[in-house]
Amino acid sequence: MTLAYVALGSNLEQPQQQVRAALAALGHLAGTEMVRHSSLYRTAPVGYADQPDFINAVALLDTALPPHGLLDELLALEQRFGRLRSFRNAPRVLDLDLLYYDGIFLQDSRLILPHPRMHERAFVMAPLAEVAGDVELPGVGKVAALAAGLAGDGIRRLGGDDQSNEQERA
Ligand code: PH2
Ligand code: MG
Ligand code: MG
Repeated sequence: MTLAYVALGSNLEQPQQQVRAALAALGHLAGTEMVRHSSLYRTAPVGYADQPDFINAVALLDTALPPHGLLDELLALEQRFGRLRSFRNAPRVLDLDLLYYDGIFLQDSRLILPHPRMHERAFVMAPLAEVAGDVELPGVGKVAALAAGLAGDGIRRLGGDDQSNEQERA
């Protein structure tokens, strides 16, 4: 079993629907199964602030794809969902970031593993803590503790009625 963690984000064109559709699509990638995924979270934009709130989630995959093969599939899915790349941190229909792959360290022009900034971002760590609280990020710490140490400002878990009823705002 090869476990990979993927962060999902969307803040355009009905983001909740985009993230739900993307979660389904991840489970259908070649040689890949969805082990579990987090709830959806509504999060205030980080970095470039003048854009709609995001919907974020994290998926735990069991995959036979190698790291760069999985990355290629994630980028192809972003394209399929209509992702346009204009400027850094611009609003997007779908962002899929490979966070962690089987505990491996890797750094090249296309991919850095584990994701170098994941532990600083509450919009990643809050959903990650839901599916992998016990995981030890090498050299950084345990997911649950890291998530607890980040201010949860602007992060709201959507659940139950909220998740199904909340109006799409973007
Ligand atoms: N992604 C970014 C930059 N800022 N902010 C939130 N809330 N959620 C994101 O997914 C996000 C962001 C770059 O990928
Ligand atoms: Mg991203
Ligand atoms: Mg990305």
